[in-house]
Amino acid sequence: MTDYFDFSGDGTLSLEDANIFADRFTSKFHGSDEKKAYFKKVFHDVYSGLLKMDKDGNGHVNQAEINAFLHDMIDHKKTDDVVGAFVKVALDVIDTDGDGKISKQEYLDYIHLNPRNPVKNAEHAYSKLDRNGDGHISIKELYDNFTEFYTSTDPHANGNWLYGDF
Ligand SMILES: [Ca+2]
Ligand SMILES: [Ca+2]
Ligand SMILES: [Ca+2]
Repeated sequence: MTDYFDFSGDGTLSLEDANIFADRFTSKFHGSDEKKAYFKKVFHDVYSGLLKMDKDGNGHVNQAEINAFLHDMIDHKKTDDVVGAFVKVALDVIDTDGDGKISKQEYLDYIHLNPRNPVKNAEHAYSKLDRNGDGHISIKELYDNFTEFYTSTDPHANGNWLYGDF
């Protein structure tokens, strides 16, 4: 997970990544300025959420801090809340035409925002995330994918494809 959101490539998540992410996104986005401003706000909200995992307070979230957060989430049965928040943000950011579903093109546009191209085989990943194969990732499918990604120990779970084949 660090890899996709780590835009600066230093192996951690920080506000610097949020800024790069937002700039990449808004430079490719063809919608209104209001919508762009909205996306910038969403990106900053996402990263301020992620930075809550920064236990040692050095401004960077590393993989160990993420693992600690996920363990805490599962231990305290907060998975539904956390996953619900991720699903909402994912739709805000990826579903650019706002129809409540993620098309293959919307997914590929999103994945290609990271210039380091950390996601290999994005088309195959999409076919796994579209669990019933109807050509769209629905809200329910997103929810199931996120839940599996963060909690499943099954190496073949479809949700493991959330950030592609690393
Ligand atoms: Ca830290
Ligand atoms: Ca859509
Ligand atoms: Ca589907």
